[in-house]
Amino acid sequence: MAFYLKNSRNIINNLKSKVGLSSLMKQHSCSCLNHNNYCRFPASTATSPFAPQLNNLDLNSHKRGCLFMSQRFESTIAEKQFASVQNGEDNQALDFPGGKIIFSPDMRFLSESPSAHTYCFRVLDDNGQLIKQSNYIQVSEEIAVKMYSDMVTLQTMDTIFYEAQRQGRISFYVTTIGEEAINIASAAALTSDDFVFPQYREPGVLIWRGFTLQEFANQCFGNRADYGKGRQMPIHYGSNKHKYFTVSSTIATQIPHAVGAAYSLKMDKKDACVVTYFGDGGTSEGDFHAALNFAAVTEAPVIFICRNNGWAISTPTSDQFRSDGIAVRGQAYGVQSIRVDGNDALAMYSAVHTARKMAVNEHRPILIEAVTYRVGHHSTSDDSTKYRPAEEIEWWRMARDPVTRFRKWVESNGWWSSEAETQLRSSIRNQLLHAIQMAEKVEKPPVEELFTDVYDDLPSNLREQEKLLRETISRHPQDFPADVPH
Ligand SMILES: Cc1ncc(C[n+]2csc(CCOP(=O)(O)OP(=O)(O)O)c2C)c(N)n1
Ligand SMILES: [Mg+2]
Repeated sequence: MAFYLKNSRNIINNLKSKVGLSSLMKQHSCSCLNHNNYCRFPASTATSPFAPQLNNLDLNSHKRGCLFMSQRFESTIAEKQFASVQNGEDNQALDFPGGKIIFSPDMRFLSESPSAHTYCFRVLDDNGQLIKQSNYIQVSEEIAVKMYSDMVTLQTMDTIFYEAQRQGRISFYVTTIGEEAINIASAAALTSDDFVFPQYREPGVLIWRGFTLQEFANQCFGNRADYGKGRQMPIHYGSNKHKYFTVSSTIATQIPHAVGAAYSLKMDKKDACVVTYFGDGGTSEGDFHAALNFAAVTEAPVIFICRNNGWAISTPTSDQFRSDGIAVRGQAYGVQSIRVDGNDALAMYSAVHTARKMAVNEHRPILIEAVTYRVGHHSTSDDSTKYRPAEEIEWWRMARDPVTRFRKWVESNGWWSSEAETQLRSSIRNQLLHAIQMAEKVEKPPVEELFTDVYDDLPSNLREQEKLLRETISRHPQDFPADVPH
């Protein structure tokens, strides 16, 4: 052990003398080239052995936020590391790489939760009326009507695809009932340059971006026109055109991916951000925590939207975590956060619109906790009345429906009527029935597509599997679906 310690100390000393690490470490604490509040850079780079490399860097990058080194906390030179705190007591502050450490003679444990609950931002009351003095971003008539129409489209699509699953026409489905405002209002507040890393309960973002009902139906029926070539279960949508990464139902895996993508947008100096959606259940995964920390440190332009709908299948949030919801966790990682009423489309629009500006202009991650309720069963494989009272579901369906609430506001502006409502609902219903009929008629992708698109040259084990599959089909043709070419 002593040998290793001695050896590693030697290695460090060697490194220090070779690359001037100790001088750099001291210089690190000096002030940066530009006192931009989100950029710090070693000051005397010209005298350090790293100077040639550093001089080749685009030093103007500090204006947009440094890529590799930036701290929002101030730091001072080593000799001044100790400073008296100006509270008139004996306390002192220690300058520390991660920020100031304030000493205190009091032994005080931080409480496990804040003394007051985190506020939940809302603009519309339950009756769709504007709450006085609410701080929101106004939307035009055109945007408001599109938002409302897309919420109705999503609601109708859910009803019809759910029925199609019950009739055995598709194998599986997940509804978004109760979460239409989160889907549509957040999408409306983004630009088409922004990338989306979804969970699985956000098809409304695709509706907003122009994914057609036929494209939804093709995916759910896994036919030849499905971009995933029928390899995924229904509802695993994806679209290159709409910058919507394909749904991966392995919980929370999309969250670190989103941060990596956001970091690359920042490196490429793009005027865009990444938005990732996940449920309350996703926050119990390690990926959520790693992603938040990674985003904070790299100052990546990413918006985390957590749909806190109360349930992760049958597990209520009270059995998942003990924090005061999810927004508070952002602070632990140094990420600005807000809790929003997810059933209030105007509040969601305002929060995401503002978050996007902050993410893109200031290069920072933002966490939004959208409080809502999963009104539908988790999926068609679930019966949620087995673990929650039917009255609870009914109350959310009736009293807190985000679609009705937004409709009341749109109507109160004179932008909507009951005639427009009847016409919209019947038109979407007809379009959906037609899309399903068409999707059913399109043949399935051929068997060989099961093996393609991963390797350029099919490896021997996959060739073997394909051969075995074909032999099995010819031995048992009656057991093989007639509509799959082979
Ligand atoms: C890593 C992983 N663990 C477990 C599952 C099984 N599973 C599928 S959905 C789900 C619940 C997710 O709940 P939440 O994130 O709150 O999303 P919601 O369904 O409520 O929208 C679970 C546990 C999974 N898909 N992936
Ligand atoms: Mg949930």
